[in-house]
Amino acid sequence: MQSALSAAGIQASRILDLWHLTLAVCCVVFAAILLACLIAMMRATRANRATPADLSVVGRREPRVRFWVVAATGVSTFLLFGLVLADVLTDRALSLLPVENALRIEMTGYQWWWQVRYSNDGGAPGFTLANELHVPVGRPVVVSLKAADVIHTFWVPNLHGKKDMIPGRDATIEFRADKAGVYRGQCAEFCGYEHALMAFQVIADPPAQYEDWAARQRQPSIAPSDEIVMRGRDVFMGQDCARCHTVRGTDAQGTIGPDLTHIASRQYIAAGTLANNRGNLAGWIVDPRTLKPGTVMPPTRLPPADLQALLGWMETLK
Ligand code: HEC
Ligand SMILES: [Cu+2]
Repeated sequence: MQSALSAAGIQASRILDLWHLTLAVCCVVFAAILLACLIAMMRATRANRATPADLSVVGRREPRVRFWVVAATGVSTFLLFGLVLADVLTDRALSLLPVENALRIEMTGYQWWWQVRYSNDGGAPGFTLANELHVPVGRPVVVSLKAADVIHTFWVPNLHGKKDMIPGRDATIEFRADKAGVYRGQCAEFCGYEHALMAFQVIADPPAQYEDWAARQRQPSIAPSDEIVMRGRDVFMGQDCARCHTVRGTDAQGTIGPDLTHIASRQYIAAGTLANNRGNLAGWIVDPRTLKPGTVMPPTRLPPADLQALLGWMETLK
């Protein structure tokens, strides 16, 4: 789900309250202006062929107009300052989210995917993945935002507003998911050809479920148990894949592309572009540049048996 109108956390609900207030004030003002126009039109003098227009009012002074102009200006000013005040108070409230004991994550925007790095958490070591965040419901999360190449923007409308990721600058965003669910995030700053294919998932889990997930992510990949899977791993190491991708527990240490240690546990591949299933994975590996023109990942032609073995191995990377 991706909607700013369905808040799943305290930050987003504060922003939503501000939006509701702004909407209500603007609707009332709009209706009042339409009403005033209508009244003015109804009161205007009318003419037809028989009765020529009475233009004497044009020269006459209207004492009551002065009152209405002053009053309407006063009310507009009052409402506008009211909205500014609500804005400032919302901003303050957003910055007051308590973040002791927060989960800390570093997120880096690349053209066109997201690297996600979890920091040590209460003695447990950190780990890296891509395009997917899991967070425990009810616990604050501090995400430090970085950009590897151009400006990207972190945006998960169900949880918070937008925050730019600018190369060479540090920024953080703090949020808390109060409702379990899957929330779609998206790059919200045009960052090149595939800007539209740069999404990610934030999955808010009950705390115990989150801990299970994190414990699995901390593990290295499991060693191949049968011959086909072993062959699949050898195909990966023999091709260029390992130059760009890390699979913890193997010799693959590349950092140009996403960490694939637990690729099979993710819902999507290629930053929300394709559902993670065997067919899409095969299509992606063979020809990523048709699916995402401009991506750094090159096409790889493989004999069918090698491709199937490679897919078999990747499916074990849970
Ligand atoms: C030149 C570096 C490079 C090489 C070589 C490369 N990749 Fe990639 N790969 C990338 C990049 C960059 C991405 C992210 C693309 C995107 O989502 O925009 C990626 C994405 C992926 C993904 C999706 C990961 C995710 O979490 O969304 C898979 C799976 C993958 N590559 C597998 C492979 C395999 C298998 C090989 C070898 C046959 C390979 N790659 C070779 C750079 C590379
Ligand atoms: Cu982007």
